[in-house]
Amino acid sequence: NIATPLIAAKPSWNNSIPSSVATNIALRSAGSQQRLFTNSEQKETEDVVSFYDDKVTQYANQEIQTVTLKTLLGLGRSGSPSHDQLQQDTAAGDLAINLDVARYARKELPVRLARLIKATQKLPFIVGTNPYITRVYKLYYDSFQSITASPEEIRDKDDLDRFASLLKGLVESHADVVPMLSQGFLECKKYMTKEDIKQFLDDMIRARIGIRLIAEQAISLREQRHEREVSSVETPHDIVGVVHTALRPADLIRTCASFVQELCDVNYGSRPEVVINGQIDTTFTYVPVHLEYILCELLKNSVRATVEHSQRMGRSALNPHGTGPDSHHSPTNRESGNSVVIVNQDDDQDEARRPNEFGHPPVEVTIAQGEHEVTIRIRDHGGGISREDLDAIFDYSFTTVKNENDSSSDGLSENDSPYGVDSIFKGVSRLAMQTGLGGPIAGLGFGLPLTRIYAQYFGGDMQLVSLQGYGCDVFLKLKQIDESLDDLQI
Ligand code: ADP
Ligand code: K
Ligand code: MG
Repeated sequence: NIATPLIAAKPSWNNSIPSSVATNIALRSAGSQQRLFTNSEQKETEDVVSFYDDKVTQYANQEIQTVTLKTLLGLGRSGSPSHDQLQQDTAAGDLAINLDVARYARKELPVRLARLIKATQKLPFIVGTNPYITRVYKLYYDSFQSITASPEEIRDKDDLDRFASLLKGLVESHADVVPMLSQGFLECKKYMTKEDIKQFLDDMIRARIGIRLIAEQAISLREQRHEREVSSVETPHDIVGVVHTALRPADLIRTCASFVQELCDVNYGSRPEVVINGQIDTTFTYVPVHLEYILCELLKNSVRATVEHSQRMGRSALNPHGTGPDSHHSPTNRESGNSVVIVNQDDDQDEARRPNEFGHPPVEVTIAQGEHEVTIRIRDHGGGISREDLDAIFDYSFTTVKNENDSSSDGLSENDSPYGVDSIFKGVSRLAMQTGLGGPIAGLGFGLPLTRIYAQYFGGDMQLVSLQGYGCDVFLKLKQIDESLDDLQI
């Protein structure tokens, strides 16, 4: 009875209702059949709706205008008569680039958002009534409306400020889209094939990465320009919007490792060490937020596997004060208390591989700088992955975190909400891990599929090799993106 539509029986689930109304219907349709609107409200609703829906259709029918990374970096401004002058005058150059990117964003983002809205409308009706999916739909709908309602012309700094702050609000409001989608499709897995879900999410997430890159580039170019104008301090020129031309993976790995170790502590009461070695002085051109996301997800997987494997093997000393098996051992190259260690090539590598005071072997992150690519290998001794699971780990929502109260196949069950109150009582269950302090360490099941999409986005790749019973190696290959600025279409 959940499927009984409250709106006209159209093939697509909410072709002609505004998002806020759709949310209401979808949220309430699960258990109740009551009428939600009076006739006059209904009429008003329909008018508003068809206006916006026509607009969405009109935008969605336009072609996507891809942009090269070079253009987004403002390096493609040749041919303009003032080009030379721009080169000399940094302030004018900054402004011109910022204007270019913002104008492109103002024109292009509604088209891309409209296409996402249309794609979501084409999902089976019952999937569209899922509260998570409805929320995502509403976010895209509202974003589409606020951008198309903003002034079309972007002429000066004031316009840029206004537009950048609009975009900033939108980007922030979209922060939880992927967990929401993941949860939504998990609850709908009996209404769509695995392949269809994967295809939809892959497309959606790829589109989303493009949208975010364009929006964030417009925002951060504006911020960097603004900073240069108001402060006499020179901001580094190796950061152009969201791209860093001298990114040091070792530094980023260290930051991510500390963050993930803290999460690990919160969830398990202990943490493995993270050892960074290989060509630690490597620098390259990349989008730091992408790499940060990838590294955090992969490190979360590795520390979780390590700690749980230790527990299974009975070698974990759950004692934060270090009375575990190796507590008396004080390695020469490590400062005590420091749990992210950078190891130089001439340091003792074996020394760095010893288990820490909790009995956990370290997670080892190795950096290699090739001619055209940077490879990062993340190696853990967390027991690897069983043969049955190996085929599924790249599926969205697949996780080995146990949900003690798994009723997800029932569709719209309130108990499924990762934000539900009852999760507090479940100990280290799937839900507790999701709601745990500092964000989820695992349990949503989209770390691996998403990480691979990010890695492949600029022509890189990611592979996981499981040595069952022993551990995993993940190979992350990232292209030097500055070699293909002209080819990379966003
Ligand atoms: P999640 O971490 O939320 O479970 P992921 O997509 O990141 O989702 O991973 C899916 C599953 O793959 C995990 O639940 C785990 O069983 C397995 N996995 C991933 N990385 C590792 C690893 N390094 N060692 C062992 N198992 C892993
Ligand atoms: K997964
Ligand atoms: Mg994960």
